[in-house]
Amino acid sequence: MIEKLQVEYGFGGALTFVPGTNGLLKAVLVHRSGARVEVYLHGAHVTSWRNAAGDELFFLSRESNFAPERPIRGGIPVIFPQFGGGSLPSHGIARISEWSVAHTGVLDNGDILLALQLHQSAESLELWPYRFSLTLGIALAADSLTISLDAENMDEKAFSFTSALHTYFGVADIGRTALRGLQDVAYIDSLREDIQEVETRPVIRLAEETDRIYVDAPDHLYVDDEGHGRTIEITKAGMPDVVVWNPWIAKSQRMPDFGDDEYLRMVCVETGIIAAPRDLSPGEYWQGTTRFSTA
Ligand code: TA6
Repeated sequence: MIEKLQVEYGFGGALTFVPGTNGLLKAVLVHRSGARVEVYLHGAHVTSWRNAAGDELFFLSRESNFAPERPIRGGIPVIFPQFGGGSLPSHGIARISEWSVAHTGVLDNGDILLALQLHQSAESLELWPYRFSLTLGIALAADSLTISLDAENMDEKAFSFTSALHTYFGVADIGRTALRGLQDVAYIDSLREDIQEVETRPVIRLAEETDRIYVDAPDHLYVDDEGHGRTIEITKAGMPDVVVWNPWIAKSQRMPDFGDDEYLRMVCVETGIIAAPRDLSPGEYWQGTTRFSTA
């Protein structure tokens, strides 16, 4: 399997396929600048992004599962067709499904491209009776990582979905971490019966469990990881909403695939289409894109 993938889609040392944790298959993208990304075919799950300076920008729990039908805890869980709880498994089926390689490439400027694809299966049709095509595009540059998610309705009937890139950023210390770009944005507080309020702070610092859906948020946001002396800029398109989440102490202790103290070194800033489900007619197509940069 690995040899066949390497022959068909590999690009020398720039894009290789190797066994990852528990033997799950992963692709490793290594940019000529030294930037590097790891992505598992399980869930099309990006688990690591290092920029040209060698900084690891994502969080991955030391307790994470790496097993079929279990989500990986950290990196970028791909959420589709349901954000959160509901009739499907929590956060939908995409992150617990096995994806396939659609295409790969290395551009003249050195950017490395990998596209992974997921379609309905007999199992998914049991849970969600629609035919679909989902493509996750990954583009790695020296100091940026761009993720695009394309959903197409391949069925004869319309469906609606919610979707997100549930990104876990690794930080030196949550107490020395700030989020910027959400001032004056309305949010739904998932911890207070979905009460709706407006963010008043230009700079948000977390000091307790936080789980908020910011609706129609600006397309530029900033995560200031002061402890590491760096800022990650988030630039999004087609993904109106942003979720800010940290489980804090009590919830961390209730999560078997998350270390009790790991809330101190992570924050989720998620981009997606969450508050208002997106309808897709037969043959219709939606694309959402998020770019992370440290330049
Ligand atoms: O994005 C925030 C959230 O919806 C939280 O409510 C919390 O449940 C988190 O996602 C993790 O969900 P998971 O199903 O991955 O444990």
